[in-house]
Amino acid sequence: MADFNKTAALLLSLILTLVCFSATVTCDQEPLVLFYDKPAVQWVEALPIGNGRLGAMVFGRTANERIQFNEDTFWGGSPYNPVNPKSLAALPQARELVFEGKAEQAQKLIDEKMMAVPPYQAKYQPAGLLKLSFPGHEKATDYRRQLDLNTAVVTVEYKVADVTYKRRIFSTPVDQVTVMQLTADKPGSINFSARFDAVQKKEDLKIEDGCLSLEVYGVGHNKAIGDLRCYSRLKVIAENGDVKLEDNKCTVTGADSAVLLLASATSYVNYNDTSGDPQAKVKRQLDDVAKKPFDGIITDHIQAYQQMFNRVRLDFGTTDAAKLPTDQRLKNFAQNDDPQLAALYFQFGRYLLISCSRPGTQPANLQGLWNKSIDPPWYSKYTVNINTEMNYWPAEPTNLSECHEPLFALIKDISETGSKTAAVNYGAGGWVCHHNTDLWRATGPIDGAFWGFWPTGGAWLCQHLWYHYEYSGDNDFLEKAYPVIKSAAQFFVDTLVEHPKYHWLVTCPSMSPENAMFDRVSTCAGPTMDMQIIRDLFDDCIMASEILDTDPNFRRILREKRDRLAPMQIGSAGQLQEWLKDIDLTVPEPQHRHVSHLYGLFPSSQIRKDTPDLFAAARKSLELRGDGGTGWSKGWKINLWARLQDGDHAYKMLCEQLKFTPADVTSFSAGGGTYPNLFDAHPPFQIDGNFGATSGICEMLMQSYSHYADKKLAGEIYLLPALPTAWPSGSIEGLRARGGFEVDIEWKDGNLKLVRIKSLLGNKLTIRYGNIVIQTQTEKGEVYLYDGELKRPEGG
Ligand code: FUC
Repeated sequence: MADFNKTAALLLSLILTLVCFSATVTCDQEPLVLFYDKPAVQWVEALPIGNGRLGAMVFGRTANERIQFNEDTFWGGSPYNPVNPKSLAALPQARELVFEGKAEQAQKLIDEKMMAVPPYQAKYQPAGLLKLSFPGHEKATDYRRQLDLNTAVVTVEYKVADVTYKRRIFSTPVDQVTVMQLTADKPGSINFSARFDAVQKKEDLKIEDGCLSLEVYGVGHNKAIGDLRCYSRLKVIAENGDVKLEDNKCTVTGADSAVLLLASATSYVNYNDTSGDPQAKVKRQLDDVAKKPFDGIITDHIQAYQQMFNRVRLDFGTTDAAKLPTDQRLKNFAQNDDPQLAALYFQFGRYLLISCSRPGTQPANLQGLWNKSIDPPWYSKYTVNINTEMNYWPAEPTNLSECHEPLFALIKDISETGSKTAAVNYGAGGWVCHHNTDLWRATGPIDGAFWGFWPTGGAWLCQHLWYHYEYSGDNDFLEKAYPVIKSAAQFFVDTLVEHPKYHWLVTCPSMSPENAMFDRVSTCAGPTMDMQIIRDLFDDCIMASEILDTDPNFRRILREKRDRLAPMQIGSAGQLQEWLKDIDLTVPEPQHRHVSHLYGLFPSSQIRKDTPDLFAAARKSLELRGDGGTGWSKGWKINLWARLQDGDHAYKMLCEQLKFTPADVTSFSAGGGTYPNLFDAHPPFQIDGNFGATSGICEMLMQSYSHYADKKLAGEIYLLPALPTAWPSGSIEGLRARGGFEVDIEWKDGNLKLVRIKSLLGNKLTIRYGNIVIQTQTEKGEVYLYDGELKRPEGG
């Protein structure tokens, strides 16, 4: 210990230097493209584009191009609040049954009396299809299609006879349209026709104002038509040549080039109001953008995108493997040395977040923004017992804080709707959300008691409000978020009950998400995850109220209750118990995909190296769970192994995540992986695994925590906590850390070479690398550079 302190002190005096802001870690940017030598046949081979609100999947077919598109407020159903007035009367009996050990009867009672009315939610809908037909393009050569992550533009290029054709397509957040430009290297070669199609009924195809238009209605449960309509228009502008609009088709002949402008909007205003005028919106958007030259549209788009995307650069080095088409690289990943694919996949996650979640849009749902079906898997909702949260794990650390905003807006909405559910269903104050929500911000328990009767979804989401504060130190934000956090805490102040046997405070009834304790029964009291989430929620609320200097009495109540919550327990196999009782080894699915009780290790920080018993127990639980699971389950496990500081196991999980999943595999039982277009395969496609793995790669390279003292946050940064042997040298620039820091790291031969940390808030900082600890008080705006002989100590 003495030696260690001496080393740390020496390092501190030798290497802590204040440098000017221009000092940078050098990092060569590798080409960040997904590319293919064939058009997409299936949807999960097509390439996604999006501007947060509008999304599209580009197939890149030569003769019959297909653009399937979405608008993020287009859902089935209508405003509703599915409270259940019968629930409250059944609550005492349900609790009693659980406490008497009659979980099966409790679950049955909940199914009969306590579920939401109706017990399902709305479905996210596809907006339409744009079909382009290019006569004579069946036999193309020199084909290539690509998605360039540096520009957020998809390009399709090929030759027919001696003409080279090129398409560029993107969804721009600046002009709020999807744009396609068609060019050829010989004048007069652009000949095509365009028409709309939809999976819904198609009577609503028209020609209006010199545009093609399409109107579709959202479909709900049992095919019921909902309130929302989605209206789309296509405007075609050709250079020279002829443009003809007839039979709901636009035909262009002999043009030098053409620009297609696609706009969509719905009648959604907010979760209570569907009186919007999509026609007027779409007309205005198209009128405005049609005045702009194509070069201006694409330049503005790229600039807006790069302003966010370029904040983080990652380099693991490149091998010849990077020369192959992306689907080939994916197939080879586990056997081949292809570190750049991991970097590409990381940046693809950031690309997807920028493309499906921007300020003012809806948050990323189960499929982000991209959905082709009126009946998508799990309705493409917001599943909040892991999936929605996972979508946002990379938002703060990978420097895309504003992408987090749509989630904050959703949390505010469900704090309103959820207060009705709390009052009517539980007779409680505050607000509650169970395991799903939708566009209408429904918060009741759905799908059946086994999956849905879990009252801690809203409390988990509230963590994200606190995370944003930890990274930004934004007191104005905290002031607005505090009432939402406080009200979430209030619900548990009102509903936690004392367990008659253990005398701890517990949730009841609840469950450990979707995991059966025995034969299709999940209903229980005080599962470990609930206790961890509520502990975090109460702590956040206590800290926030201190920072904002408010509510001392409520703070006292929270402290008392927090100290009486059921603690984390270590079971007979040395594992972290998932339930109050030590039953982990006897449950029907000991390797269940949900690893709920490990929430305490990640995303929470209740289990750390300095809680060694729990740390070892969490490791044991993860070992018992195994390395299988769905896409998101594998994504979560990358983060968990990184938190356990086992880089090679985290890397093994990344290989699991990147297991090639053929496009036609949609069965759950196939296990998680990655589709040819790099979309996460649950299977079927579900976007959470993409975001989970992006966060996981970040956690392998840097982890950060915050501590609170004297009304201020202090940051703690672990450098290269889980660097795998597969990435001996590399660099990352622009990560964000808790406590308000921006971090660049460079490493070589497995050892740290250079760290550059910019202090954004002037908070205290602890830096850890292996056994080395450096503590310092930073100054706001200053850059700290640590270099020299920073070697990982033996056993560190
Ligand atoms: C939960 C998970 C499933 C899936 C669905 C959306 O039910 O258990 O694996 O992710 O949500």
